[in-house]
Amino acid sequence: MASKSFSSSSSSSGCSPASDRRISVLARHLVAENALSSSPIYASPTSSANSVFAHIARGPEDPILGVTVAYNKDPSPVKLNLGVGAYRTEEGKPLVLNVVRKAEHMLVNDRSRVKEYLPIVGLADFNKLSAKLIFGADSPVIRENRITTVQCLSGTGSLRVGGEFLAKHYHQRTIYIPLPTWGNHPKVFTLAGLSVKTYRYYDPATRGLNFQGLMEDLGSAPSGAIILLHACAHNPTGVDPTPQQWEQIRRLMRSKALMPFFDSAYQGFASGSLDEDAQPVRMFAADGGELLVAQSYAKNMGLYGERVGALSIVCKDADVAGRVESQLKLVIRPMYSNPPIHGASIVAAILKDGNLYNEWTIELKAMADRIISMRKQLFDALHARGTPGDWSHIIKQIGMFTFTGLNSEQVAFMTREYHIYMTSDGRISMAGLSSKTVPHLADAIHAAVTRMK
Ligand code: PGU
Repeated sequence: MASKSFSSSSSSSGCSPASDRRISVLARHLVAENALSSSPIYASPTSSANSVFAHIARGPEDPILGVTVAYNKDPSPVKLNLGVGAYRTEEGKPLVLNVVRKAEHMLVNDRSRVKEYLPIVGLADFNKLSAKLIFGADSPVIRENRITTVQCLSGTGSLRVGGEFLAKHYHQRTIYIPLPTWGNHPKVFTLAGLSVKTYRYYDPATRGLNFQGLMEDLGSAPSGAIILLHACAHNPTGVDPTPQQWEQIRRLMRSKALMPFFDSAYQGFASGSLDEDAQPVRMFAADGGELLVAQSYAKNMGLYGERVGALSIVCKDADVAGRVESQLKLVIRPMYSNPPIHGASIVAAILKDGNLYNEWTIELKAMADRIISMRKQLFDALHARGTPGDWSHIIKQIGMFTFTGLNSEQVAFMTREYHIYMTSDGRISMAGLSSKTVPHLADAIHAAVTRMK
């Protein structure tokens, strides 16, 4: 045997026992390689004509982010991307808030800052301030310390961590999501280990809330089921319950011990006021019951690529909250170990400084107002063209999106003929529109509804 003769010849040459061991390991390695090369089946993907991944089918593009991929490939000078929910200026450019630039400047000039790992739960200041932002500074859940807040990877990561925690530790594994909802919700929660069902939300006939359907479906959900609620500016419909309807939803959910899981991706974008947009969450927090909330700073601070968000779990008392946090750490650690430091430091710098905070609210309101003005301009432009149909939902709906009611053929027509890119469900991101591009969009909608009935 090759290994035997190799090791025996080495020991006879007077080597130490340690080098003997190394040589015998090397010998086994060489023998194994020899055995492989003489084998008729050669498994290395790099030197084989056929990849071991050859059977893999190409996956579809994402229904939302794939719209940008298609847009980027289009050489047309009039092309318009109304797919992704990302704010653009009147010039059609992405916006970095002035207050964010100031905070970054401060951070860069602060020589005491280091790049060490954050704790598993993220930046402590950021977590405290995020809880204050959504629940209110004087919230009893904060005062009584019966909340845990952990920094996560934007809204998506917060939803995923919350979903995984519930799948592991909560007695009910079914989550009800509104119909329709953000396209990633069912995927995030299914992969987290929950079983996903829907509740009625939108009525295409009225282009408004199907409140009766919603109440019936929540009413027949099993006790304890998790209910995903959009805190404000529902995506994709732009339709939110009124404060009175929220109160009825709250009562029904609490009476059936349904667990609220709020997705707050647009705080400040619906009304222009951070406090007003947080009202539904605060209403549920005020009744002493438990709940989860996922926050994102992608839209309201324009920190899309920084991936900064938070998951809060409100518990009955501080002791439970502490134990819940210990389990959240066990969910996070094997997923991504701990979150990134930069985005959270920007948010914390803004939230803790009175002047920066005020400046932020002014910039946020300006973004919300520009979107509202786009609604009015698009509505007027369709009215001026005599476009058939009632387009009043464009001004009634709130937040970043208008759920136009255009069908997938009409959308495909607008993309083909007018180079306008939007999701196939007829959702347009009003934040991607400007005074200059409104006429082009109105022409396209007019042509689509008159030619593609
Ligand atoms: N929840 C809702 C309701 C959302 O609309 C979005 C983003 C998220 C969570 C996740 O946002 P984060 O960026 O992870 O904080 N929806 C946008 C952005 C594009 C996308 O699909 O991620 C959209 O256009 O619907």
